[in-house]
Amino acid sequence: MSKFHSDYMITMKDIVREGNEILHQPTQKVMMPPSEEDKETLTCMLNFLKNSQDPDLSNKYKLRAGVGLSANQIGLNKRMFVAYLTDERGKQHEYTLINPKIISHSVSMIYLPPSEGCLSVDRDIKGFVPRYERIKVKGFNSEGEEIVVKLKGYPSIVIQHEIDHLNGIMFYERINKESPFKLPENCKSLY
Ligand code: UDB
Ligand code: ZN
Repeated sequence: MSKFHSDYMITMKDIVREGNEILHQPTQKVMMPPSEEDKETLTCMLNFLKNSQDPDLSNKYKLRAGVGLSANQIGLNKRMFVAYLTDERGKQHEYTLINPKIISHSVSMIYLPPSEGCLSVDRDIKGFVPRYERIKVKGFNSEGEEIVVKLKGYPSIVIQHEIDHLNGIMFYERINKESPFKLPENCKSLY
């Protein structure tokens, strides 16, 4: 029995911080169909994002408003994440993805100004993080059904940030070391 059953409330104390090895190594694939335990964990993770975006709850429990959360960020070595966000057009996106894989992407790239942050990083890091503008991701939902999602813009950035986590990559590893605000030719601002 894991700690993250559906009515457990994840708070910032559950979030693993940079330096912990689980964030810096690739996660393990999840067995299909997902176990009841894995499904409950995903529900719990999604509730964290929803709670963190609720002004009263986020203030009461001191939660940072989160848009994505990967299992290794709560200390679990599992290839799965959740995302809950509103895009540039005001459309709400909710994803629960298990064993995700980017199956195709655009050549064009974008970055989120002024920079990305991370629930697992407590310092301010400056610099641009180039991401693919469009991605097509294959994975499985909580029911164990195969799904393919096509994303562009902000949702695409969030999902690439989470897939990076599952591969043990932190956003700041994608910032140009010599000049943090230098960009590839094909990379434009999201806004
Ligand atoms: C975040 N949140 O959750 F435009 F309601 C960031 C943190 C690090 C600042 C908490 C965020 O961008 N929230 C947000 C933005 C809005 C409107 C709103 C809330 N993440 C997720 C993360 O660390 N996942 O591992 C960092 C994002 C930076 C770019 C993509 C993910
Ligand atoms: Zn992160």
